[in-house]
Amino acid sequence: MIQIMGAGALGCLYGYMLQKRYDVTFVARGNQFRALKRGLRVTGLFEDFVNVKVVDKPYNADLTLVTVKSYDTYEVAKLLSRVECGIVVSLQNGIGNEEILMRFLKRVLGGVTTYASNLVDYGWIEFAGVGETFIGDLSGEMVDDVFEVVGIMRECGINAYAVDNIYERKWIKNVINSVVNPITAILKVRNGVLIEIEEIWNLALEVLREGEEVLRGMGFEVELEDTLRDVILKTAMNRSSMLQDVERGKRTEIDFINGSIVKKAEELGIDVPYNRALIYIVKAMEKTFLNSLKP
Ligand code: KPL
Repeated sequence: MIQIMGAGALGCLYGYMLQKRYDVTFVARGNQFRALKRGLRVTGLFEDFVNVKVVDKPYNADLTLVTVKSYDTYEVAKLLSRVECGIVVSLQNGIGNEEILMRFLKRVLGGVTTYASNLVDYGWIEFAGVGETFIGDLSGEMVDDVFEVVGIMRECGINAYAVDNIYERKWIKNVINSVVNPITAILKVRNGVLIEIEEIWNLALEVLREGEEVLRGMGFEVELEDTLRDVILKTAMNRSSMLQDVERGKRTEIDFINGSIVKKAEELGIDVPYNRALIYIVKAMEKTFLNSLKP
């Protein structure tokens, strides 16, 4: 049995693809739990409606995909440690999730995905972009679990690859997210707008350069402008996960994305003022929203 721990936009997309050949259970809460009991609607690249299995707490499984928000990872890791959750793969944004999971669980793998999905409403996702999924052990060792997970995903039509450098890939994805996510969330635009408006693109490049400098400080020789452009083009119609959070008045993952860059930059003695400014603005937005709800 495959368990999807966190039935948000991405979790639902993976669960939807995997349930074609496997027994999949979604672990969800609140409105999403109630909506999924009635079924999962998929629009966008596919039009479908499927009945899904949904529960409100984790059970024993052979494979558990962790797709909760990074700030929930610690609680989720504790819950998962009370069951037999099999191989655990984090497909989350941000840095540090695998390390948290590994404190409580044994067979943890890292994952990076560029598949794009939007939560249109509870129980309803928009499949917004076919991407790639990279799976690896944080140590870089090509352990059997990596091939097993990749095999399962490929059987279900997911473009999945086993890699020996998932840590570096997670950091590269994180730098891309550090550019796309806060800027789209602040300006409330779809990803594609970042390359359509000159001033936004110039800002994006400033943020990117800081991330590249940090990556180089970590020993990763990177040049990411083409990668950034490519991700934006492939997900042009997508609303970034941070924009979706802001639109719902939810907490964002800014601490795990830009926050991890600032932390690493401090360790390396690098100044990253654009990243720090984006954190101030996004946090201010989170607080302004919460305050605006008060009478
Ligand atoms: O990972 C993403 C996100 O929104 O969190 C990207 C790749 C930017 C797609 O929107």
